Formats: sequence, structure tokens, C-alpha cells
Amino acid sequence: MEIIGANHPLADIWAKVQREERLTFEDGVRLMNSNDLASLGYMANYVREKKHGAKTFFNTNRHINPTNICQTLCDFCAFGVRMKDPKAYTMTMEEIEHRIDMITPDATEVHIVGGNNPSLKLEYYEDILRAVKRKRPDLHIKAFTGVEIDHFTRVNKLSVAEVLDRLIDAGLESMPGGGAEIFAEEPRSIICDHKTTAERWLEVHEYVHKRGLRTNCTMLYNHVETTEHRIDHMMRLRDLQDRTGGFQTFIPLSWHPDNTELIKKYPHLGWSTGYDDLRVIAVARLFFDNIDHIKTYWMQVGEAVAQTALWFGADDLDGNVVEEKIYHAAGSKNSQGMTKLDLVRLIREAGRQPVERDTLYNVVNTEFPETAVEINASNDVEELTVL
Ligand code: V47
Repeated sequence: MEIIGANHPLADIWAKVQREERLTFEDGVRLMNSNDLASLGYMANYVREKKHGAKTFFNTNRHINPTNICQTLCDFCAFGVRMKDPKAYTMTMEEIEHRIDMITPDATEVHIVGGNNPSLKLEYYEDILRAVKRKRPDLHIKAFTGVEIDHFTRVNKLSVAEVLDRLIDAGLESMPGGGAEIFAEEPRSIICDHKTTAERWLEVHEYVHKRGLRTNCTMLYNHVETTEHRIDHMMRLRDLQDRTGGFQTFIPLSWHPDNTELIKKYPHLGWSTGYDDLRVIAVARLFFDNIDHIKTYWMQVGEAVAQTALWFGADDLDGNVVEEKIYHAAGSKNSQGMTKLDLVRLIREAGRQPVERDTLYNVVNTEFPETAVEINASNDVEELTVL
């Protein structure tokens, strides 16, 4: 049955999708303004299945957030605090090492990000990377957003090249996609006025790609941005990807309002809907003809939306996470960690095929037991409640 017939308002875009023709800015805006979620999902799922069939990727990972002290203090964020705030923390090397010791043997990745703490020199971060590599040389280190790299250049009076040389030497292997937020000047100046500029974020990632490392990219939505701002953001990422090919996955992140300055200033804003979350995923899959993977971050959208997103263009769920702080500071009610078999169950229950990957999307495992029991036992996680 043809869902999108010749008279459908999106028929011309559907024809382009089938011909694998690049979508324009205007196409993106029309898709993002469409309320016909079923048709968006149908088209996005067509692309998703053409690229990946039923495969759904996840990894076995852990997060470490070494400090929440942040001099940037973005209005949208509830994680970063001032140095004198009672909630302020900076992990000692012993605390970091303890967290590394707690990482289960089957993990393949550690994801390290934190606040822009002006009192920490680059040596602190080099020590973290070296501690991971000393204790767990098998773990891939995905660490530091483009914003943190920019912050390190200013605090240490070094160039991006010098910072990267030192971090790579200490063990850095790839970078997550955070810090991009929304590139357009108008909403960016409202939600994160003092942050690294859009141009600088893109410049850092371009440099990292040219240095041979892969990174991810994100977009923060559901705040003060317009449809045009969303597509402008995606367009700038797509242009950079044309030049470097260094992005592995795009991760749309819906803004969580609790405990943020932004919700105090704009009380009419609120939580995203599953409806919009699915629309953004679907438009991303259709718009990014040059990024292989679209990730739905289960910890952020919740399990039910994440499962549905696997039919709306997403082919990746992220990983176990564990000890997530950024979204939980902003009111996330989702669990802070899932076992490997929980993820497998989630994917299978959605009618998709689970594939455990490493950070660079090499396949680690495709065979999993039928029940959660045995994995739960071997994957016990300490400190799930630490916030
Ligand atoms: O940069 C912060 C966002 C990002 C809030 O690359 C918020 O694999 C919503 O980038 N509401 C960090 N969002 C998380 C991130 C990420 C997560 C998982 C995987 C990967 C990857 C990257 O979270 C920040 C910001 O955009 N964020 N505060 C908030 N209140």
C-alpha cells in the first residue's frame, strides 16, 4: 500500500528520498512543520531500513563526570554550578580511579564530560585519561565536548592542536557530540550566552576530524528555537560532514527544564512531547544523507519513546550510561543505568535486532541470552543513586 500517494503534501520530498536526492533547507522546514507524523515515520523508516535493516546498535559504556563546577553556567543547564555552590564537586584522582575500578569487564567505552572548571589545568584531565588507560587499556575513551576543548585552550593558553596533541597522547580516542546546543545566534544567545560560539564548536570538530578522530554531534531542541533554527543547525552539521566525514552519529537532545534558569525566565516553556521527539528523529534521518547513524538517547527520551523511535529513523540507543548526572539534575525521571540485557530486551520488544557495537561501530556481539537474569547478575552496578 502506498502511504504517500501523488496528492500527498510531501509527495515531492518522498520522491527525492526514494531517489536518494539531497533535501534542501526548505524541504527540511516543511518536514519539521508537518504534523503528519505517520508519513514522516514511514519515510524515515524507509531510509533507516535501507541503511541498517532491522539492526539496532547499542554499546556497553559508563559515564564519568569529573566536575560540575562550570564558569559558563548556561541558562538551559541544571548540572553546572558555581565554585562556592554547596552542590559543587570535583573528583579526586582516587575517586576517578574508584569509578574506573567499578566499570564491568564487558564495557568497551568510557564517556567523560564535565563542567568548564577554571581551576583545573590540562594535567588533571591528562591524569584521568592515563588512569583509564593504565587500569583498563581495553576501554575506548570518548571524552570532552568541543566546548570543553575550547575551554582548555583558554585556561592553559594553548591552541586546539596543542590541547589535542596532549589529550590524544594521554589516551583520548574520540569525542562526544555535546555542547553544540543550537547554532543560530538568536536562540543561542538566550539559552547559553557565554558559551563557545557555534563557529568555534564547528571549528574544533573540523580540526578533530582532520586529526583523524571521529566525533558525534547533537542538537538541543524544545526551548526557544524555531523550526528554521533547527534546520539551520542540521544544515551546518551536514556541511561540515561533507568536508570531513568525521561525524558518526547525530543525537537530538530535548531540553529538560527542571532546576534551570531558563524555565524561570521563560515559564511558558516545558517538557518535550514524544510526538516532537519522534518528529525530530524522523526529520534528522531524512535530512542527514551523509551521517550513518541517528541515535535516540534512551536515558533522555525514556524507554517507550526510544523504542518507538526505532521505527522513526533511529538505529542506535546509546549504552548502559550509569551515573548520568546532566539530565538527572534537570529532572529526568528515567533510570540512570540499564543492564546490557535490559537494552537487548528493549530492542527485541520493539521488533528490532540488537547489535552490540564499540564506539566506532565495530560489531562486538550479536548473540544474546533470552532472559535478563544471568546478565543482571554479572552486571551489578554500584552507585546508581549517586547524584
Ligand atoms: O551538551 C545539558 C545537553 C548535552 C540539559 O556523543 C541538556 O554519544 C537537556 O551531549 N536538558 C550532554 N539537555 C549530553 C551529550 C551526549 C549524551 C549521550 C551521548 C552523547 C554522544 C552525547 O546534554 C549537553 C547539552 O546539549 N544538556 N543540560 C538539559 N537541562
